[in-house]
Amino acid sequence: MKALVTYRSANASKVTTLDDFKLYPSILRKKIKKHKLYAGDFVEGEVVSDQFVIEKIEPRKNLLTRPPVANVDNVLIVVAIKSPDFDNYLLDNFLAVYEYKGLEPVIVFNKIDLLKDRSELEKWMKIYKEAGYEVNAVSALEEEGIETIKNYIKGQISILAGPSGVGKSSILSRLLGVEIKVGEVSEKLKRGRHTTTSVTLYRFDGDSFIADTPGFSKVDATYFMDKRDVRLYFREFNRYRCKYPDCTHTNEPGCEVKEAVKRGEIACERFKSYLKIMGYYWEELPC
Ligand SMILES: Nc1nc2c(ncn2[C@@H]2O[C@H](COP(=O)(O)OP(=O)(O)OP(=O)(O)O)[C@@H](O)[C@H]2O)c(=O)[nH]1
Ligand SMILES: [Mg+2]
Ligand SMILES: [Zn+2]
Repeated sequence: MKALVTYRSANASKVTTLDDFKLYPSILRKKIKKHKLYAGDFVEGEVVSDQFVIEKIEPRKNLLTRPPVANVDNVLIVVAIKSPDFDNYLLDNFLAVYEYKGLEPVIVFNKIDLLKDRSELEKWMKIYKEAGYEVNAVSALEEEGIETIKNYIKGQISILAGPSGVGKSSILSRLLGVEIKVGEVSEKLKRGRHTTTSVTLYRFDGDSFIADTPGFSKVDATYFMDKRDVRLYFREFNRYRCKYPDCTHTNEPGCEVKEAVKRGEIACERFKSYLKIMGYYWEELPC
């Protein structure tokens, strides 16, 4: 029988069977006891006295950390347009990190109910759409735009990621139609660095599953990848061919990316984030 690990803590796990979506506490069969098991693992096994005995763990296509979730198809990066103030540098770092991990991030601007004037929101939405991302604007509070997000969650396993306090757990509650205790994940993490947290994958819309993640207040792309590679994960830069194929778009001659910034084809705000990550100052930066 095939199942998905939908709950994982330091010393317990649960699976949801994939043909009839029943939830069972699970254990690893003795001969694979030493194997690591994560939320998001696809497994095979059998039900023995109301317990799912896992016999085989399928190879993982990926494994995200903090919290650990395997086989993630899709990531929704949630940001607030207000309260906390929108921080585009933080979003650009999140985007680079998930691109680096081979995922296709979708951006969700939350808390649009707090806006009197939408010009700022529209400006940012345009910037990210032109960079090549799917962008949604929602209000978890007023339940606006939540149904639409579902269309962008492609694949079976998704996670909600993003800065702290932006409304990830609130959006999850709306997606599921049941209240998930807000702040649940974060509280557990705050207990200390070494506390292993639990991860739950919630089922919605048939065979889709989604996990909440604790918010980060800081994400540094260069912690995950080589500084010279960051350029590859600002996707709109890849539309241009510079004189040197390994151009870092900082001090090289014949840089087409910089020319595109000057012409307004690449958003200055995005390039500004990039240069900040690279620790480079460009006096001609138009913003
Ligand atoms: N005005 C408004 N407030 C919201 C909205 N969504 C969430 N909030 C509020 O924002 C605060 C943070 O919401 P959470 O859902 O806990 O945010 P989170 O991203 O899960 O936060 P962490 O788990 O700490 O990373 C709560 O007080 C929510 O009530 C929204 O659409 N509009
Ligand atoms: Mg939360
Ligand atoms: Zn260049």
